[in-house]
Amino acid sequence: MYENLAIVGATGAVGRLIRQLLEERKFPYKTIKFLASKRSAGTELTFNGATHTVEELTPDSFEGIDIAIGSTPDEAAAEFAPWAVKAGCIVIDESGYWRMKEDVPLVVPEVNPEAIENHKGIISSPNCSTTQMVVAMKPLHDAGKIKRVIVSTYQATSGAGVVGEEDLIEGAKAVLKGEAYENKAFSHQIAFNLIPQIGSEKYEGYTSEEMKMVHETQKIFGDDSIKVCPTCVRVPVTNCHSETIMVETERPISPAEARELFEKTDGITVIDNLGAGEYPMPKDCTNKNDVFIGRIRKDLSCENGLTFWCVSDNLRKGAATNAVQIAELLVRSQAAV
Ligand code: 2RA
Repeated sequence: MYENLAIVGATGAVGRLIRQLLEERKFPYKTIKFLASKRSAGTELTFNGATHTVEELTPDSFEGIDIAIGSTPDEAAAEFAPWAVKAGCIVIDESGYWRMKEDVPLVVPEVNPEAIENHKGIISSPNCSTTQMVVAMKPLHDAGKIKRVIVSTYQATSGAGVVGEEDLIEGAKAVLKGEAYENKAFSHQIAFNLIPQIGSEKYEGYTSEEMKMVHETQKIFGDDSIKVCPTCVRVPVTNCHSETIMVETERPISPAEARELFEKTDGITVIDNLGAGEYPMPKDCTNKNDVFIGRIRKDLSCENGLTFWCVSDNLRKGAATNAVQIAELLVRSQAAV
């Protein structure tokens, strides 16, 4: 039985949400421990009505633990995951470190749940901008095989952590008062601005965030022939990433068929009535677990093209919710044995 849990990075923004989701979704467990760096160890937190003291993450932290959900920086994930695997624990990792390793399944439960069967101790959850896109792509790919995607992202400041949100709020106050503000997360002012760079320069003029969207999408669908052309942009929105997604499929999919496919898919909510001014917006999608889709229409520039707007809570479905859903899959797969 997978009944002893650990949350690694328990005091961070995603760690907090993982706790909240385990409570909300009544995740079954016998014991749970909360782990963090030395700096946060000793912090007290409440989970399901009980008070827990956060423990320092060490090589011995995983004795007797069945599933660990980790939301830590890459360097910490590189170090702690092998400790956990050695102790016989399955790691669900939110960091970027393990995602593209050959032996590590990269899983979005709505898209490739079967991939968890191939794990060798570590299962990765994708980058937030990829996750919402592949959930939206899945029903279209099943119906008409996607050959090509052109995606532009409008990514919220919460994707860069608490300091990202601070750069937006405090930076906006400073601009309005005509005062100077020193950015903590971003290399440019984000208030009243857009920054067309997320991550570092990586390949042929594309950034690391953009190349994640290319490689992770191909890995999740197990299909390197899907071509992805991304542009990732940071926008002055506190939470929820938005994306314009154009897909070219092998056979034409009409907007009406696409709407029906999206509506039938678990994890997708369609809000699409342009005449009434109804479409998903970040302020309405925050704190929700679904991927929201609107503005579904034919692409006017290519024969089998379809284009739409997609919004999702990057800290929930883009991170915490996806990880908890993977843990739920593991529990269900064991119950089925
Ligand atoms: C961002 N995708 O929004 C990143 C977070 N993983 O910055």
